[in-house]
Amino acid sequence: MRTTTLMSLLALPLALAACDSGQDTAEMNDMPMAENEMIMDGEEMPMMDAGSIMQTASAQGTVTAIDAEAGTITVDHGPVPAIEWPAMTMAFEADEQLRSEVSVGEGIAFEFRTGSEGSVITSITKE
Ligand SMILES: [Cu+2]
Repeated sequence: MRTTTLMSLLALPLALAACDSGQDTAEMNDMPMAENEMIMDGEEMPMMDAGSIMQTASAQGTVTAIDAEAGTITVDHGPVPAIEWPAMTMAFEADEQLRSEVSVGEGIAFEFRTGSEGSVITSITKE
């Protein structure tokens, strides 16, 4: 019985967090500056860790620099409507494996996550 109760207590905040994050994503489509509110909301939900407030998105762009020392790939990327990003050139963190797969001047499609810790490429597809 004790196990069942504990599971219920653990599952509830997770369900709420999933529900709320969906709402936040919808709101952000209307309100580009809503990201700070989303982070503050996280303080009311102790079950959420830093990863929970990161968003995942995909984009296309051209590699403009690869920095092994900083561990980054700089991409001149197109707009990312899902997270209200305009086109821009910016550095993404990328592990050694991903950095080895690309070269400067190459067109790529990539998936990344972005949040308070910065933006990290998680996968790359050559165009
Ligand atoms: Cu950008």
